[in-house]
Amino acid sequence: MNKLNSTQLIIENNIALIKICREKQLNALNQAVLDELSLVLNDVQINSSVKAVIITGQGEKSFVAGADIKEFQNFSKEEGRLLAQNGQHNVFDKIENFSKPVIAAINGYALGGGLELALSCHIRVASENAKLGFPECSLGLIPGYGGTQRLGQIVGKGFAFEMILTGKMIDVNRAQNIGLVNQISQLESLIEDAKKIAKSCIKNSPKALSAAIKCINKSFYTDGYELEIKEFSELFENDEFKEGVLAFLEKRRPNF
Ligand code: DAK
Repeated sequence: MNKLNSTQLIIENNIALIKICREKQLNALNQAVLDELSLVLNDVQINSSVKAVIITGQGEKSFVAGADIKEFQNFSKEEGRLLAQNGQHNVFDKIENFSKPVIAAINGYALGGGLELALSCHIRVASENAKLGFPECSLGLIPGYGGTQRLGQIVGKGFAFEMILTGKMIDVNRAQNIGLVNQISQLESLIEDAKKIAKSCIKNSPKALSAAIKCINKSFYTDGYELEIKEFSELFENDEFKEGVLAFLEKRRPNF
């Protein structure tokens, strides 16, 4: 595999730890991170010594604070559509359909695209300082990497409406109460706790794990993902999107 710049991969005791490494930008997902994640996932998928995967963010503040707002502000409708489609296919769907268990170790903010990344994992463990939310509507957008579909599948329609329509962040206790995270850990023991869950999974038959993942996913497949890509890309040509992003960059409230 090529040299990694924005991610890190450590394989130990049959567990692959993938870390997103843009700590100064709170690990915001830019194209380079998404491209590397896709390559690392391919590598880990065919590596027979790997039996489970953990995804986390660098540092103590953030898992992933969303897609990189500075990068996506100038995308056109067509770029938005293509990026949503490619991103869903190359990273988010790939994780959801991975044949080995994938655990998100949420070490702080999981916002927007970051929460979508966590939602595409099979199991979520979050540190006590974690904050989770979908601020997209405040930017004139909707979640574009499957969040409108997966959130409701995990927490139910009522909480999904609340989180996406208000855009408010929630803390880990609320996240656990609504089923958004499976377990809360102290920040210092987050990765160890994620590894314990991984170990519990990988003592089981790899073929059975792969079949279980396939079957559970099958029961939740909808064609809403295509609708999300369409609606998401249309919002890119909207004045409200331009105002939402400008307001973020100017550190003020948007005026819709
Ligand atoms: N993008 C780019 N830079 C970000 C960022 C982001 N999402 N989040 C944080 N940063 C940067 C900040 O700009 C700041 O950079 P400097 O000013 O130091 O250069 C640095 O990280 C530290 O952040 P703060 O100074 O803001 O730190 P605070 O502790 O004060 O606040 C915060 C932490 C997480 C509350 C705040 O940073 C924040 O609100 N961040 C933005 C959260 C957000 O709105 N995320 C985006 C959600 S929308 C797409 C598909 C999907 C999406 C987009 C496109 N396509 C298919 C094209 C998804 C969209 C989203 O995720």
